[in-house]
Amino acid sequence: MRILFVIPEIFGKAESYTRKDLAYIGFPSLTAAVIAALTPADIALDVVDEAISPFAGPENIALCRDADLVAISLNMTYKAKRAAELARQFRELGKRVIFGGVHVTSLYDFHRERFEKEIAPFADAVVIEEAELVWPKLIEDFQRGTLQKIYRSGRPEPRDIPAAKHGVQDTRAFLVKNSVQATRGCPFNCDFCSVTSFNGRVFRTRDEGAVILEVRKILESVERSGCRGVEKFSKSFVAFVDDNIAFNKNYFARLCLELEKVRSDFPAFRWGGQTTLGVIEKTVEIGGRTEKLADLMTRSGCAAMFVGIESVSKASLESVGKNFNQTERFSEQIGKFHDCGIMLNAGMIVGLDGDDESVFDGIFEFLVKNKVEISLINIQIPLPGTALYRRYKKEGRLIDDDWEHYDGRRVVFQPSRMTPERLERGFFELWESLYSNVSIIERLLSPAQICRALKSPAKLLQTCSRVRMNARYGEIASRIKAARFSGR
Ligand code: B12
Ligand code: SF4
Repeated sequence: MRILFVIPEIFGKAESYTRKDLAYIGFPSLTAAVIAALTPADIALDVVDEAISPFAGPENIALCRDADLVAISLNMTYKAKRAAELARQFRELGKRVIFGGVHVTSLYDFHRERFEKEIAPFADAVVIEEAELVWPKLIEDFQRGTLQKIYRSGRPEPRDIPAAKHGVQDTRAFLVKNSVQATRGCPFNCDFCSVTSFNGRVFRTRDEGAVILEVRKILESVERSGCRGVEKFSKSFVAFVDDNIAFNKNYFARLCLELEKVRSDFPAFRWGGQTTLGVIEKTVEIGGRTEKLADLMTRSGCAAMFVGIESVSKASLESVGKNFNQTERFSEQIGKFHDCGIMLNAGMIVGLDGDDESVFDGIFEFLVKNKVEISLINIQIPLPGTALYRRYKKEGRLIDDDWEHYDGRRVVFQPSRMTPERLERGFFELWESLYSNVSIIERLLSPAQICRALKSPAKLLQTCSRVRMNARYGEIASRIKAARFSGR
């Protein structure tokens, strides 16, 4: 038996990212590699991630011809239409189609009428929640001809989450080539975030030993490939896809200590993850000593962190239940990350209920003043399944129900303190000015930063690559802004 696992993506629209943009901005999704690890060894699983290779290509069509079953991952809401379109085409070819992922689960659990209209007609079976506990049973049912319509898996215990089968997907196109997951869930439940409703409030941690083994295997394969220099550094970078990797500080400290050992065996190893700013100030009792998480992160090879800062306004943070972010401590916390040599990618949101037109200048000044290296700025998205969506629906503030527009670059709700047009224009102007040459120089090339960069070839290379990355983000912002506003 052969299964084709497809991750849809949207391209070809003036306002969307191009394949090159995504490869630059993103890192590979781990979904296919985890599903592959859950698939019995005698079953072949081919993967097509449209972020790398569009389905229209001849090899992919051939893969589809050979498949007995097609599985489509629908994690991101904005891909819903593309996923349905692909499913329709597969079914026309006589294939049976399975859906799974965050968006599918959100619709099934919270917006059943849309599930019935948008998913059910295209799916022979649907996996609700995480797949670990039901995927082998689904395959067995398919082989016996007893496929059911809905498989609800519940949340697996950490021991049931397998090591991902790296290598099922060709990730060479991505700037960051390796993803690993150590934990699932987040207890914070911020109003706009779908993690808590999908992965749960209980923070589940995989055995550190198993996670480390997975990382070591990736690095051993880099060693075997014989690559060197910049290529070796690039291939030895691991992105943790965890939504809040440091939530349990004791677990995180143990993980860092193990990663430090990995680094001493593989000096090119570096890693990045996603966390909250406050982590950098925490300490932990471990091995009879008090350790700063900042030191553990530095020693373990942490090179970059995505931090959900979201807003510099207390009122706005409060409006989405994220007041554990302490605005008055932001500058100091960012400075501490920088002192550890950790580059920040700040997640910022515009259009929160406390935001008026001053939000754009406020965020710009904050990011420049604190020399934040990269920022992923988004317009707030009321994602299905979240408290934010339910509140806006109740208040009659959802103005666009086309899921394709729920990508963070469009306004799909009525903002509270400005017009949708003002919000969208302000967002694009902020995005573009943040990546203008002046801003890049101010954030990355101050005299002190240049002096530091000149101290070693590695630091110089790092600075050059950050500047290149910013310039690329600038091109993306300008292109999409021009596309959005042409003809207006
Ligand atoms: C990797 C990733 C990306 C990569 C994607 C690369 C790619 N090729 O697809 C990049 C960085 C590009 C990206 C971008 C964005 N992302 Co993203 N991303 C992730 C991330 C961090 C990891 C995904 C992953 O590997 N998870 C680990 C695997 C094991 O878990 P899983 O995918 O949930 O899979 C399990 C189940 O869902 C289920 N399952 C999933 N699919 C299927 C399919 C079948 C058939 C079956 C049976 C089961 C099944 O089984 C798996 C095992 O249990 C997730 C967060 C997360 N922790 O999941 C966000 C996440 C998917 N992203 C999200 C969002 C919102 C975005 C952006 C829109 C953010 C933005 N505003 O810019 C952008 C979109 C970019 C664009 N084109 O416009 C949201 C989606 C929520 C939603 N409802 O839309 C998530 C969930 C994060 C969050 N909670 O906010 N992202
Ligand atoms: S935004 Fe971050 S901190 Fe808040 S619930 Fe989501 S993952 Fe947790």
